[in-house]
Order: sequence, then structure tokens, then C-alpha cells
Amino acid sequence: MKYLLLLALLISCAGDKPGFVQVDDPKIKFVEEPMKNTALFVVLKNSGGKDVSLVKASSTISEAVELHEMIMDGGEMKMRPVDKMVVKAGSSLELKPGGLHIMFIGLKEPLQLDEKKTVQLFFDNGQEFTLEVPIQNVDKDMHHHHH
Ligand SMILES: [Cu+2]
Repeated sequence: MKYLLLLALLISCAGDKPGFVQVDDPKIKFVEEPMKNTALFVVLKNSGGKDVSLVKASSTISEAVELHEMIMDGGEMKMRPVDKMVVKAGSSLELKPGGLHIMFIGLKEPLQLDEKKTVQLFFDNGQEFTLEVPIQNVDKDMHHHHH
């Protein structure tokens, strides 16, 4: 019982500080024709006291924009849509190759390296971002940033 009270107190305290998201290092993976799909990677930081979720991304560069995750299915990596991506209070979430990503399906025009494209991100705390995202060789970058 005491534990429950304490928990309730902790939750109400955390509630005093809303979630606050910052967006860092967004990039769109460069792909060449005939590929019609690509992905956006970005680091989402939540410096607030409440979890915040990315609930939607939009752009005019493709027919559809979806939030995706990678899963193992019968020894095979597959991706599938998710409703949201949760950025925990006080931590960050990295969208990266092989993991969570924002998927562009059906590119309307060929991509050009280093060109920037406008992408909007929407979070469930009401935050919205309009980003000018550079098109980069993401796979090459990954080798440099290996942890
Ligand atoms: Cu995907």
C-alpha cells in the first residue's frame, strides 16, 4: 500500500515537467533509380519528464510515409509499420539502419546527393518539426560511426 502511494506520488511529480523533444542529425538515405523506397534516420532526444511519442511523419517526396521497425521473422530481418515511436522521458531514441526508421514509399522523383528535402514530424505532446533533411550515403556513414 505504501509502495502504491509512493508510486502515485512519483508519477504526479514527473507529470509536472512535460516531455520536450529535440531532433538531431536527420538524414535521408541516398538511393538510386530504380529504387523507389528509402528511409530517414534521426536522433530524438526527450529532455522532459514525460514520455513523448513520434506519431506521424509526412513529406511530399513519396506517395506514402510510414513509421517502421525491423523485426526478426524466421531468421530474416523484416520491417513493419508501427503506430508510434516512444521517446522515454530523459532519454534519446536513435532511428538507424537495421532499427527504427521513417520509411518513404514510392519516391516521386530521383534523389540527388546533398540535396535537402522537407519532412515534418509530429509528436503526441503537440510538438511539430519541419526539417530540411540532407540526402546522404547512410551506409558509408555507419562504418565511420561504429560503436
Ligand atoms: Cu521500412
